[in-house]
Amino acid sequence: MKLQAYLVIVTLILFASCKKLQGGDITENPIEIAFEGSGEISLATETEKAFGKHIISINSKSYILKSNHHNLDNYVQKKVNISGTLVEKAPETGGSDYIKVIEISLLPAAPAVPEVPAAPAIPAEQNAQPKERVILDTDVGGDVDDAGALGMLHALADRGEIEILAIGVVIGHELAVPFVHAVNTWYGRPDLPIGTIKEKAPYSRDEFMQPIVASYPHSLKQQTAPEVVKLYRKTLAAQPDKSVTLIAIGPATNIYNLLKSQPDEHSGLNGVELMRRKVKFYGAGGNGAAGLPKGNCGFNYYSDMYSASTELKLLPVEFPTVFAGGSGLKLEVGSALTSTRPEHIIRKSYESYYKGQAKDRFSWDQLRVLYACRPSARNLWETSPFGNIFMGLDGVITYTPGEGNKAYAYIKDFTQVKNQLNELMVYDPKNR
Ligand SMILES: [Ca+2]
Repeated sequence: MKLQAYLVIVTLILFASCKKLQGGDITENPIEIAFEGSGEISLATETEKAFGKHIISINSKSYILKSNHHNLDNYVQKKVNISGTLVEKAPETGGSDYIKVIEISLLPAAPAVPEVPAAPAIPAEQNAQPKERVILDTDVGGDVDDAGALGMLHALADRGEIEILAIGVVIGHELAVPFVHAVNTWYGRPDLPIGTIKEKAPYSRDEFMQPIVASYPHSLKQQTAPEVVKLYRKTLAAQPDKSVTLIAIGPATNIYNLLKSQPDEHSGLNGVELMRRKVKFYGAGGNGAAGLPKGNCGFNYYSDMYSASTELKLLPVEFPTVFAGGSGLKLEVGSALTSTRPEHIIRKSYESYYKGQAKDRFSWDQLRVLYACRPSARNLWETSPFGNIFMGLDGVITYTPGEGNKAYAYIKDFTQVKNQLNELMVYDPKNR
């Protein structure tokens, strides 16, 4: 991608040059710019031959080539990398750009058989499908799987599979909002709305955020971020009916507060009715201990059992609620981040969490994100029939088949799911 960056720079310089040269003297003093690029060399057409015998096509643009150092005939119909000087609007080519080639090298031909087997196919980009419109609610800071989930969210957005509407913080730590803003900024989305719980957060912890917040650009603070339920209400109200995918990867506190919210300037509906109207799918944050169909609830629900228990009672049945994180204890991811560039922000987060090399960690939150955001991947899970799920204040969570629109899902194809998590987590926005 060095080449792409280079071409962007060249383009910018050309743009600046053109601005400077407005006035008609463009062929008097041709601009010379260092140039590097790759493409296939072909012979010039009869018309072009007056100015040069060889042409190279780079990124859909053709350039005349000249060289005092190399016999370009040896490279016709071959893919090459060239470096030299781009001469802009030169008199000797009738005002066309051309490249003075200084170095030229053949690019290796594509091997007939790949040396490394192709990665298992990721389901095709969902461009033909409407994008999932996603709100993510996170307790980032406690465990590093939230960081992995945030990275995945941006990768899915860059692939065109989802649109990120808003991210909400449900943890009380003052670095959580700055961390999310640093991640959003690194992935090129500094303006994405971030809301935060302002009082009575279920807990506060930082196991990895401080070094990231200290060294990656961001501007939003806990104090300057909007209150999260207000942000959710505003965001939901602005969306088409039955269109929003809501994902909780932390305690249920924010979603409970949303459910019990009252009409405001954003919507005349209370929280239950607003969710009933706008939500299409809810990826719930419970079942981290893999207790379903009956057992202990897991950390998220345990951190605020009242909100969890009440959320389950209040959730409308018009949209499915699915607990897809339960296999997180059996599937660990994170070590694949060692293949990314050192400054990859999710790699840095895992390194910070492990105080050294990025290692594998349970994948609860990444599973919730993948299941919710990529409907085509849901067949990699075994999803229970829809029924009811409730929780007592003793932390025991129970599924009953029959009436209701809640289900739990455990992975049935670990290899495929792991591949998809890894691919999305190691994604680098530099390659978009
Ligand atoms: Ca979490």
